[in-house]
Amino acid sequence: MTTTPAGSSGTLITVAPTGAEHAKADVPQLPTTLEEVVDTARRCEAAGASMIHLHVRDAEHAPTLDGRRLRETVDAVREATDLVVQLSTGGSVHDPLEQRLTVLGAEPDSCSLTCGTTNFGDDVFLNPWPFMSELYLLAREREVVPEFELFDLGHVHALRRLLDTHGLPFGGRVHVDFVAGVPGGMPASPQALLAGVVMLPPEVTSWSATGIGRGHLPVMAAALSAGGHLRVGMEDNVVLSRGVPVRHNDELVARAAEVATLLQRPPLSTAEARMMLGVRDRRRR
Ligand code: KMH
Ligand code: ZN
Repeated sequence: MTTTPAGSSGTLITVAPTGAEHAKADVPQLPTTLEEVVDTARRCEAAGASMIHLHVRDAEHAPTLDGRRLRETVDAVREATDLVVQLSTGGSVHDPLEQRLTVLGAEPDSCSLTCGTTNFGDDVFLNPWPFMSELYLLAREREVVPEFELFDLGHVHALRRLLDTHGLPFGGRVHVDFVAGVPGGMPASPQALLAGVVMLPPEVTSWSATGIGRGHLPVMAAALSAGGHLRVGMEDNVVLSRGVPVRHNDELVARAAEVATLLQRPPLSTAEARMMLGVRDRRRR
């Protein structure tokens, strides 16, 4: 069971509200504007989230890595909430590697760092070793805490290699997130998740999991039972239950908080999450 330095055994709930894959035209309730993202952040914090994983959209609601928009979004969410602000460095499958490195210029608390290339439906989500390695070092230099995204069991090997080659990341903690159920990656099954968990290097201090689509509930239950934390949100899943679309990300956060509380693992506060992840406090309050 993951314990926080304070000794509690609560659950870190990360919300991934937007992602880069769903089109606003198909899912109009997807938060894509700055106002929608800030409102979503506030509501999800109230529902039990303590970290937000952000992808940013442009005026046409298309994924963008524009530095000004990223900075504006990080600042606005930080101003409106106490959430740990994590920016995606994965972007969309079409983003060039060099541009994905520029994300750190927006000074997030945390950034995603995917530990390997993955087939992603008909596309390829590219993460070659030199890119991972450069991002790892850049994050440490900028005092940003990486969250290691594992889409497949082979990604555990790359995590091991990053730690062996470069030592610990900024903050001294190692937080991992299993993303299970991408077509081409590990399946969203308890069996696959637990196979990954037992392979984790001893340096890992906390891990979470998210299941894509219909896998989100089995993965949530398995992760909580095995001492893991949770990521939920419309990036990963836009269906609340069979035939019922998610209307707002806070529904997914509220359900995760309810299940976690039932299992005696209530949501961590933002202060507890900051301590567990070892993030630097960049809030101006
Ligand atoms: N949109 C995916 C291609 C991340 O945020 O780092 C990559 C992704 C992972 O969502
Ligand atoms: Zn993402």
